[in-house]
Amino acid sequence: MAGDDRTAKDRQLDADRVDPDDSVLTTDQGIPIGETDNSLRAGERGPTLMEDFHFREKITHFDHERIPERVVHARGAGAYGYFEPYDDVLAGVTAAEFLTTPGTRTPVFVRFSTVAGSRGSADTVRDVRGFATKFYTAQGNFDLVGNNMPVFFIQDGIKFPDFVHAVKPEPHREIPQASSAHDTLWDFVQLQPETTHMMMWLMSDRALPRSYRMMQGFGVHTFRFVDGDGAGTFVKFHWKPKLGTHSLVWDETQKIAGKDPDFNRRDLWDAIEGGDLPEWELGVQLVSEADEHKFDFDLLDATKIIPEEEVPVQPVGRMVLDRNPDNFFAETEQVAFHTANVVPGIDFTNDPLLQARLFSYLDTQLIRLGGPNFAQLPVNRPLNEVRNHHRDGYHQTTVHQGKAAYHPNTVGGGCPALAPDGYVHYQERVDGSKIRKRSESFADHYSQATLFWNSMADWEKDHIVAAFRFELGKVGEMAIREGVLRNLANVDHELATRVAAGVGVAPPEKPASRAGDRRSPALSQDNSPKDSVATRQIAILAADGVDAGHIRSVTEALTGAGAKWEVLAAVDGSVQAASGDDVAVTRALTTVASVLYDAVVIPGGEQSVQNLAGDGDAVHFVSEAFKHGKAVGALGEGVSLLETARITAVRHSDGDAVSDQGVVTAGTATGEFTEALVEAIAAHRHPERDLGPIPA
Ligand code: HDE
Repeated sequence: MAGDDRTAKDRQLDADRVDPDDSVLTTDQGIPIGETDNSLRAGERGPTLMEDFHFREKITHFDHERIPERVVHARGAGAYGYFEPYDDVLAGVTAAEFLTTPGTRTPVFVRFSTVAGSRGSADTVRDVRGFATKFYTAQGNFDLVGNNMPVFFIQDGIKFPDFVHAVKPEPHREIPQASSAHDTLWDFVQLQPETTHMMMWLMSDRALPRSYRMMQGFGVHTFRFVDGDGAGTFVKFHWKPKLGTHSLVWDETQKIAGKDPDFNRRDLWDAIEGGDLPEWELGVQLVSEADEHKFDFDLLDATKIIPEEEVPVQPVGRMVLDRNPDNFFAETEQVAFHTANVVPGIDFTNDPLLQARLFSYLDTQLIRLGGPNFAQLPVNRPLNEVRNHHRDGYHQTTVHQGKAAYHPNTVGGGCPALAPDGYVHYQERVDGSKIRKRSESFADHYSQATLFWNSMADWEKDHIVAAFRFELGKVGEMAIREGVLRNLANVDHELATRVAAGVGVAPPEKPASRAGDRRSPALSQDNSPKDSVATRQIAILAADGVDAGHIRSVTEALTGAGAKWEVLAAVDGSVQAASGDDVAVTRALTTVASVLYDAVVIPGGEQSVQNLAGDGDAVHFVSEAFKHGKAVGALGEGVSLLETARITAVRHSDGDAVSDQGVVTAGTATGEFTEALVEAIAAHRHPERDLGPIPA
């Protein structure tokens, strides 16, 4: 990015960037090296000599390249960008200047992640996604270390090691990788009803995001804003993606895990490289201190949301990601988030989950990054100057001047002096007996799980039932399945009965108390905006004899609407259109799969369609895309390929454009056809379809 557009963080990093251009090979000591293919040996066929310093240094450095992966959230992808507030509406609520000074662009680094899998696991597993943002503000770093789900599995951080041990691969054989579908997790779940609400989210499509760019983010805990006079307001943070919140379907995710395990990571990288800059709106829910106890749940309980219908989310600013990191290890791997990194104006609450995190994140960096100086790493360094009396330790890169490393001092002129506008902790009166006890106000584990279930569209409910059946179906101990179902009956008896029917367990008894019938429309992805095809990936299937006019009209319309498209054929290179023109092929069908695209289009051309009908990869592509609820477009002779792919339960047309359940057909590529196609793609998925015996 050029000149003035660069953020202050980007410019700061210039000092650390090392470019190999116009350089010669050297050792770490700067000795020039002219040969690096043969070790120094005693005779051409003799043993390698100890004195080969270049060999020893090269191998030693290599041997030490790995650092421990994060104990959770090991796999991730990151990017830089900026945040800017819309206006100064929060000025009376928080002293945090980056949130209240319009026109300030605060640089950010965001890391998205899965939770349970190792660094090399697939992106598209069923899991929570981390959404961690480091704001490099003028008042120091603020880290908002959130997830893509607004609640958590447990209420007290002391349970975190138990929960993580349960969800991670089972210790005796380290199976299964990056999956919650196994005995230990569900054993924990059946015994800890506080997990119930979060398990509803985990079994929903929220656990299968289509893209990091199409995912919400939540701070989860109730935090506290503090104004210039020290007055507090409770706050929950929300990120809303500009492209809407959209998910993959389960069968698709499993296939993508093999076809492209880097699916979400690649999507983020490619979007930024291509100039399609991911964007989120930051929103806040504010609750005055006077209203702390007016809810039927405790604001300090991280297994609860504040329904948006009760306290609206106020938009306060936007975040844009505009630059990929230069080096994955240096930046994405070494970035160190910490919930305790707050700036004046933002403070904590007594949420016992948050309190545990305030300890854990610093502690974990000490082992992961090898000592106390990790804040000096380029990606972690704040923009403002760091001055204090911390000294020494592994990997100290600051050359501290002077001899006063203590406070107070006179020999250093009293410096660094105490800041007149230093961070002041919110003054909360605390009065209580030391006690290991959960507050009664944390005891209701089911009402909000029921609220979530009630708020789902029918297709979302179907997906949740299928997810529970899949996961419990993988649980070997029948007693664990039964225990989970007893809990689930408290959420909704119909849900429990439907799940039980799929996992060989008798339906649990209906609990005496009736589940509530409240709904929160904001929870359903069915209500997410579906008005854009921006950055959607569309496959166009072609073979020799294809109708080049169809391709031209369709691609013009898609490009005009902001979508991406690729022409796929049996082999790479080009196909010859019926008109005799060459049509460039983007990729060979054998290197991709329908699961990597959002929609498929079959242009006309008799010969082309005949060829595609004889190509198993092409036919499978179409039926699989249909099975996964994606928009399918077919033109002219291409319409017949739908029959070949067993798509018969929708209305077809080889005349005027017809759109039925996301299948759009026409004789030729009229404006009516392309409009209907774009609309069908914008709908994201068409879960209303009758799938019949479609193979996929
Ligand atoms: Fe974390 N979590 N967590 N977590 N978490 C870590 O810190 C922990 C929790 C979250 O991209 C670790 O640097 C405890 C909730 C994200 O680098 C570790 C508890 C939420 C990331 C840790 C929680 C999160 C982490 C591992 C319960 C959503 C990835 C590596 C008290 C609000 C950050 C690291 C990145 C990472 C501890 C619960 C989000 C071990 C003890 C709730 C996004 O410190």
